[in-house]
Amino acid sequence: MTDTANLDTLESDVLEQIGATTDEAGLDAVRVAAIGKKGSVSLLMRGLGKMTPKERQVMGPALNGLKTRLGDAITARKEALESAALDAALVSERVDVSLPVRPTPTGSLHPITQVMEELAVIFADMGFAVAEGTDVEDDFHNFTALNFPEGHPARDTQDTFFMKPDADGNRKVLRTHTSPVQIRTMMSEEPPIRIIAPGRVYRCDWDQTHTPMFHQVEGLVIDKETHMGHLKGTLLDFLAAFFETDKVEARFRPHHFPFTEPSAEMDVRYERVGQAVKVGSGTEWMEILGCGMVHPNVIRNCGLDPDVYQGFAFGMGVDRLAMLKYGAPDLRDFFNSDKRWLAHYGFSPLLQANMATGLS
Ligand code: 2U9
Repeated sequence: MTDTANLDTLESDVLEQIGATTDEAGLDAVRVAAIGKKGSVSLLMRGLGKMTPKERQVMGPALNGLKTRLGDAITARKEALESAALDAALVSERVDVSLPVRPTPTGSLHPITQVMEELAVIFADMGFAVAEGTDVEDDFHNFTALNFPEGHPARDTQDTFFMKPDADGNRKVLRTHTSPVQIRTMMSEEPPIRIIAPGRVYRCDWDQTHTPMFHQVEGLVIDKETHMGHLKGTLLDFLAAFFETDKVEARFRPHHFPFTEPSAEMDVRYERVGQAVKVGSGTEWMEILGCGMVHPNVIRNCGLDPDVYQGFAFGMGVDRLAMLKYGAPDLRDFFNSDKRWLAHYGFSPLLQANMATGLS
């Protein structure tokens, strides 16, 4: 073809085809057929070599111009199709902002975590700091420093989990109480000491109210001239805050622990109302915690003079407190990781944050 008139016809045909396309695939087919490698315009360009120089002088620029104009028209059509597709999508895919949001699954705090936090907040208000330690302890910090005599039943493998002996034959233990934390604090810090030690503890036990791992919060105060009145006042204030009542009534029953003298267990007055437990009224007594004045041997074992420093200590099972306050009947359910149980007995982390910061 050496006639530019035919090129005009070809141009208007292709432009018409471009204008008639309704999607990108159709437009691309027109592009390939016109200016693709084997397209009609490209084939004509290949013929330039066989033309006379005069013909080439006319047809060369004409074909180049045609190719450029068709390319531009294809680009313009592509943009128009894309913008039309976007407009259509904006109309058909409109977001209804008035629709209620789909609920997203949220986690909840385990009742033990909740009670641990409650205890930390209550004792922080009374000036207690939180101290922590490791789950694996040595015999000295778990037993000896706490005035456990050799041959005490707690030192037996029936009650305590022992680790494999080390090179010297010493066997570490999974701590049976958080008391080693207080021992380490007494050995490293100057009194006055006022701490609580929350954490996991381990004993060989397994039934409806005992699991081989459970949680304790223990407390320790060491100062000059500390006496039973301080112990009683602190624990009564704690009970009132924990059970959220001013009416709480407690009694102390004499007991024995190797690490305190005198020692006592503290009971609260309560009654059952259906499944729940109401503290402060009724005729029944329920054991809540153990306590006592720190034994002079323990104070001495930590390098302090018992004639100068005295103290009181207490310990409570967090899991039992959680069962009591929030009414879960079987302790073993606490550790089954059943999401339905957690959804029922768990606590909102947002409410928790409010409680811990005092904001509401
Ligand atoms: C030091 C000195 C004394 C911690 C205490 C108790 C009483 C107690 C039990 C409650 C239920 C453990 O979880 S439980 O089985 N604990 O009765 N604990 S006084 O006394 C200490 C601790 C550390 C240096």
